[in-house]
Parts: sequence; structure tokens; C-alpha cells
Amino acid sequence: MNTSRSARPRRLLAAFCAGITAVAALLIAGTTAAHAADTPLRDLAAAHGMVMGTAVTGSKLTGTYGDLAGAQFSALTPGNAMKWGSVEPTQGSFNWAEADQIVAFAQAHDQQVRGHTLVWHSQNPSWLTNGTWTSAQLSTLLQNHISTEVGRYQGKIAAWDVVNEPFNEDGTYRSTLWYDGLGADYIANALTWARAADPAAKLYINDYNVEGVNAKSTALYDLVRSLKARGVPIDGVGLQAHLILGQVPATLQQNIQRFADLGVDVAITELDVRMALPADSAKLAQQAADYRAVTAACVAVARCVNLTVWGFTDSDSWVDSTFPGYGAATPYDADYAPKPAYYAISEGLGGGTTTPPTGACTATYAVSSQWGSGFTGQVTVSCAGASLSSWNAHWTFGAGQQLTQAWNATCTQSGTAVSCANASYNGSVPDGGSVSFGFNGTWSGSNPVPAVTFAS
Ligand code: 9MR
Repeated sequence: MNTSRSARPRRLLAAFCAGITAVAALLIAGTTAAHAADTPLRDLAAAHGMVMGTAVTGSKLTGTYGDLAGAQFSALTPGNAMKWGSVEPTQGSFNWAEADQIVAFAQAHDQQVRGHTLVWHSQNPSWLTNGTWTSAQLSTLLQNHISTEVGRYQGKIAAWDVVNEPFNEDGTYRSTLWYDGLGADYIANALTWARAADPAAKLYINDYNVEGVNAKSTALYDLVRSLKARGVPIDGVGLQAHLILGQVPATLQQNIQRFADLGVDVAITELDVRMALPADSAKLAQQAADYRAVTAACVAVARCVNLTVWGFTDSDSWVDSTFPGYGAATPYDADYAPKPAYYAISEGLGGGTTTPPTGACTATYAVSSQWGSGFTGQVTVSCAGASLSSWNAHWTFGAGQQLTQAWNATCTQSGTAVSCANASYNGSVPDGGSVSFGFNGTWSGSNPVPAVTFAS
């Protein structure tokens, strides 16, 4: 597979249609419904020769999470499933289940997979970190690990984060199992072994706090330059971009450009923008500006080929547990409603001004659970800068779904058309408030998410 901007064939129409069915947010501004289905981010990115990626958790790739992951993104990074501790928890005993599942999902949705990660100081199995190894043994272990994992997915991975987080903040090498045992050349060797196991995969070094021009990114720059000079296979650098609200480095684009000028690709590999909770409209607006700035910097440099968010919903982010009191870092809220940050990425990719106007109410449809032939769905009506005294939500079931029961609304289905009116007690949706109703239904074959429209 090829991650360069010019050479990736795309099935635009198929992806576009999938996107229409998967995002169901409708705005009413004043009296008229005003929101057409947005062009999926993956299609907007493709127009720039970029892929739009997200980190995913394999067990969640169903229902609304799966629909959005498939429709909006053209690249998936397993958040944890390909790390050494996940795939070889006991020496010689492998567990590929989640990694295989994510690769299969990606193939079914015409998506790239970004392999993450082969050589890291963290999330290694305890048998490895607790062992006592000679340098020769350590080298053999690493070579076997890379050959086994890269070999297993040979031809299915567009790019590997071969080496993750090798530097300290001051640009010196981080003291790790690998550096301490093997010296700095563990990096060149890892890249060489990865190339041998899958010659088509693009090989990256990935790190955080290397987004702007600073001591750490300069160390990475010098390393890439010297690896290239030595003929070591290196195709790209990953800038993780775990950012703090309002702190996009001013030199981001300049930094991306200097790596591109070295003759390597650049990927934004783990973008999120965390804020002190609770979120409010001012913070969400700043976050949107931050996402827009990162997107624009990548779009501006031809060799910036991948923009990946580290989780696309606030319900699936590492931030909340790692930084207590911080969160809301991703482009969708925990109920899968697109946040201003989502629209900012869309705009940054040239999707036009789709930011919801102030003074709007939105309806978001989500499949909250799904089994055999049944499912439970939820529609949330939210207002910001506007309010409703009554509502009537409509949608069309496009794949033969049948409503069987509803609560907190009065719903009827006639043919494929569903209409749900507020109950006596929840017609009023205040400015800043929201109302949800739920339903059960049956499905078979597929259960796509419909677009919801309002009638007054
Ligand atoms: O998202 C990952 C989270 O679920 C893990 O608990 C965590 C453990 O370190 O790793 C997270 O992903 C990291 C990624 O692999 C490398 N860059 C930093 C990411 C956030 O910690």
C-alpha cells in the first residue's frame, strides 16, 4: 500500500454513501432544517492525497462506534492491540485476536492500517522487562518480535510506527531496555528488520512533543538525516500531537516542512486536544481552533500524508484516566455527537463552513446496543443558542429495520418511515439542554444509522 499523496486509489462514491447513512446530526436554525449530511472526513482528506485516521479499540467496532469509524476514517491505528504486551503476553504464546479483528474491519471498509508499535519502552510483557538478557539475546528477541509481527501482517499494513518515543525532552536518547542494552543502533536495526519483513510498509519513528521546532524534534530530525545518509530504511516521522487546549506550537507547519524537505513523509499520528473539565462553549471553540490549525498545517505540506486522532469519541480516550480533571479531547462527544472540533477538521480539509451556527438544535441518532436480530437506539435532541417547545423527529429505515417499542416519545412506523413526537413531559428543550428518547427495533443484514430530520 502506498501512503503518498498521489497514488492512493479511492472508492469515493461508496465511502460518500456510507457517510451519509452513518452521521445523523440535524440542525434547526430558526424554523428551517439546515444541515445536510456532511462529506465524510475521509473523502475530504482524500482530495488532498491524505488519509484521515483514528485509533480504535477492537471490541468497540460495532453499533455507532463501528459505523462512524468505518464511514469517517480511511486509516485505523490499533490503540493497544499491536503492542508487544498485547500480542505476546507469555513468551512464545501469541494473541493476535484484537489486532486481526481491526485489520479485518479495515479491509472491509477500504481503510489503511497503521501498525503501532514495534519497539517501545512501555506496554512490554513482564517476561521481557523482568528478564535478564545479554545484549545478543536482547537483539535476537527484538529481531524475532519484529519479524514475527510485521511478517504476520505483511501486505496489510500501510505504515508501521517501528520505533516509538526514543527521545528525552532535551533531545538525548531515552534510557530504555533497548537503548541501555543495545545502544542507539537498536533504531537502525529495528528499521532494517521491519523492511525485510514487509518491504511495502512505510517505516516511521514516532514521538510526542516533537510537533514544534525544539530540542527534541531537532534530535529526531538529526537522527532521520543520519539514518538516510547511512542508507537505513526510514520513510516517515510520526508527530503524535497530544496537545493541551490553546497550545498548538506556532512552528508546527515549519517543523512538518523541514522533515518533508529531508525526503520523508510526515504523519500526525495521535492528535487530541485536552481541556480542564467541564467543557464549555468557549473551550470547545478554542479546541476547534486548535484542531483546525493542526489540520491546516498538515494540508499545507504535500508530504504530510496522514492525520490521525487518538480516539474519535470522548468515551474512548486515554486522557481522562491519565490526566484526572482533564478530558473532552476528541472530535465527538461521548454520545457520538460531532463537536465543534469535528467541524473544524472538516473545514481544515476544505469541507466548507459546516460549523453549526449559533442558535441551533441538533438531533443525533445512535445505536446503543445491537444483538442477533434486535437493537436499541437512542435519539438525543440538543439545543445551543436556541430552544424548542415541542419536537417531532423523522427518519427512514433504509435496511428493513422495524421499530418494536419506544420510550420517552410516541413513535409510529409506516413502511420505512418513522416519526417520533415528544411525550407530554419532554417537548421543551431549553437553550443548553437536551432530551433523549429510546427505542427497540429489529434488523437483519445491516443496521445503518439514518439521518434524522425535524418537523415542527
Ligand atoms: O491509548 C493508549 C492507552 O489505552 C494505554 O493505556 C497507554 C499506555 O501507555 O497507551 C496509550 O497510547 C499511547 C501510544 O501508544 C503512544 N503515545 C502515547 C499514547 C497515549 O498514552
